[in-house]
Amino acid sequence: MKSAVTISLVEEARGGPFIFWHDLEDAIKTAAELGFDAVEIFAASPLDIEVKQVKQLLDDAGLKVAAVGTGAGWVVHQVHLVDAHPVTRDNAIEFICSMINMGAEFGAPAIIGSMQGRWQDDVDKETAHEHLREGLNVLGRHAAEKGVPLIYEPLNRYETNMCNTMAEGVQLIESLDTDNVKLLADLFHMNIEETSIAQGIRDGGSHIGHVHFVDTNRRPAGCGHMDYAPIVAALREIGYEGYLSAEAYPWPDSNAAAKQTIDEYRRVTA
Ligand code: LER
Ligand code: MN
Repeated sequence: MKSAVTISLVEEARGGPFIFWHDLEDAIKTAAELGFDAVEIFAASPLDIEVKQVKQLLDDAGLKVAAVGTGAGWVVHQVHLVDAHPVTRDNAIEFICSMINMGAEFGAPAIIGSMQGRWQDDVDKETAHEHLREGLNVLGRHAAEKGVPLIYEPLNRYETNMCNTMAEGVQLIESLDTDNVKLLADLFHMNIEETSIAQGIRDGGSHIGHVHFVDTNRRPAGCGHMDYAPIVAALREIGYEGYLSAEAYPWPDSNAAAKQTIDEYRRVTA
């Protein structure tokens, strides 16, 4: 497995669960000093990322990009994949495509978390799932053309009513026309929704393509009551070789959270 740490560049996401904030160059340097393998970037738009310049920074630091977030489509532009209006759904797809393209420049997949939206008002559950499948089919194929997977993230019930567990995520992605969509196992969401986090990991099995590494209270790993031993054992059992990416509050501050995370990552994967 490999380590990664999140960097948010999105003003509207202030207060959210990201370790580093706003200063990409500084965050990349600190992540490298601490020994992370990669960074996960949350940007408001692909235009916020100067690809050539960021590639140089990453090369100099010896870091990869683990993934890029797409949640700004919701947080900033208020669009998502299961909206009642086709034009809004198309805008959501277009925004995610632009993020897939940006991530692919770094060989990194894009994550669909909050962009999955929720069913409500004039969209019933079944219709919303049809919209989501349609969106994921288009986006999964687009990502395949760019040579990267697409990552779909089940979220806890307070953030979506689409898929909350790994088993629901598996059911969804196995119903798609593409096999290029992988699951994100976010330990914070799983702690709320799964009967057993380790069993949730086994449920996801070979579909799991990314992990958000965080504690029960969304503080950095080791600052809550998550029992990582059975989780890491389950990840090894399914042959997971991807990233454990720290998506947690910068508690008590960004640098301390990053240091805490890498120490705990080393301890639990030793
Ligand atoms: C949101 O709660 C989350 O976990 C993010 O990774 C998805 O946008
Ligand atoms: Mn997450």
